[in-house]
Amino acid sequence: MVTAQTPTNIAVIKYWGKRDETLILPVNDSISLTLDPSHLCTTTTVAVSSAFHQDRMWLNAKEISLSGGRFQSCLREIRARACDVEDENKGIKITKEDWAKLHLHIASYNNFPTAAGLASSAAGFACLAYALGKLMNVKEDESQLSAIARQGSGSACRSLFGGFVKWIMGKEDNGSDSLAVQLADEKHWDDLVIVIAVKETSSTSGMCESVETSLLLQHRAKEIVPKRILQMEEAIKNRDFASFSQLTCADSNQFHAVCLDTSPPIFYMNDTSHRIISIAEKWNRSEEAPQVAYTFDAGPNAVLIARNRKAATSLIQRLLYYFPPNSDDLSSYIIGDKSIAK
Ligand code: 2P0
Repeated sequence: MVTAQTPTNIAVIKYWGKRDETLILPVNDSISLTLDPSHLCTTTTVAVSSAFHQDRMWLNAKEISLSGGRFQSCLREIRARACDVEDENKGIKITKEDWAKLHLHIASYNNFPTAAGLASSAAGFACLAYALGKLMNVKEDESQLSAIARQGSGSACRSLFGGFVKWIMGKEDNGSDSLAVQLADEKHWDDLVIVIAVKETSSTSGMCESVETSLLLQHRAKEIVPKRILQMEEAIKNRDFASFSQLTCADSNQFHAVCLDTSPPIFYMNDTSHRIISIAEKWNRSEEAPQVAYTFDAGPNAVLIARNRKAATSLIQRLLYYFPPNSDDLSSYIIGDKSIAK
């Protein structure tokens, strides 16, 4: 039995659009920040026993089906790489061949609301790939494991590393070079404070419709993101918050512009999201240098990245002023090592 814990990640240069739906190969590179595991993480225990008669999985204590192609791809890829496991003290001996016949039980738990649109699949599949890899004594490194997690959910490949992570889109048709690499570890830029303003809702993925119908997506993938990736790598390397903030906000806004350019249009942000953008933009313009970056994924929750603790304190004061905890606009704030729930 093995237990692993994996945090979720937030993209600052977004992944939106696949060139291969089955292998989950993206149309552009993306860059993310992996969050502190104390809040948004998945804990997964994987167990093997000759007493198990089929593969089974529980998510937040409720059994879920493993029949989907994404789960099956991850299980197949990990099993194909399984190695002998031997522990004389515990009397365990499982050979490479045994793994093909043995069944697994998987129990996964998210410490955040699955329906809050906070990329639970990213942490979930990363954790599954990592835990299975450990259980089956897979020798692959994190980048190679990330290519397996990717087949569960694209953004999952970026959660195999802490700090700043790049998902390289790759060129191969079989996806072997579409994997994550760490750009900088979690200590590299530790002034940053992340605040997530949560509005609970469920979201659906419209990525496929965007690829089919948005001309802006084509332009973004070919002309905009490649340059932005280089600029973002430079900003991270130099801890240049002004560039980091400008690129993060611009990329979030362009991702939502692609959603709007999709037929039928997709609206992930709501009025509260728009108000938060206005507050952040106004604040950044009133200071000598930007104090906060904002980014929104496939849902209305704001992920706000403050340049340092002082800016984070000021940000939280502003949020509490505009969205008091007894208003209906936001259900909770997740801040560094604390949550303020309504
Ligand atoms: C991202 N998102 O880069 C982008 C930005 C949402 C907006 O990755 O189909 O759940 O499982 O590969 O990973 C959400 O998409 O999609 C996502 P699949 P996933 O974080």
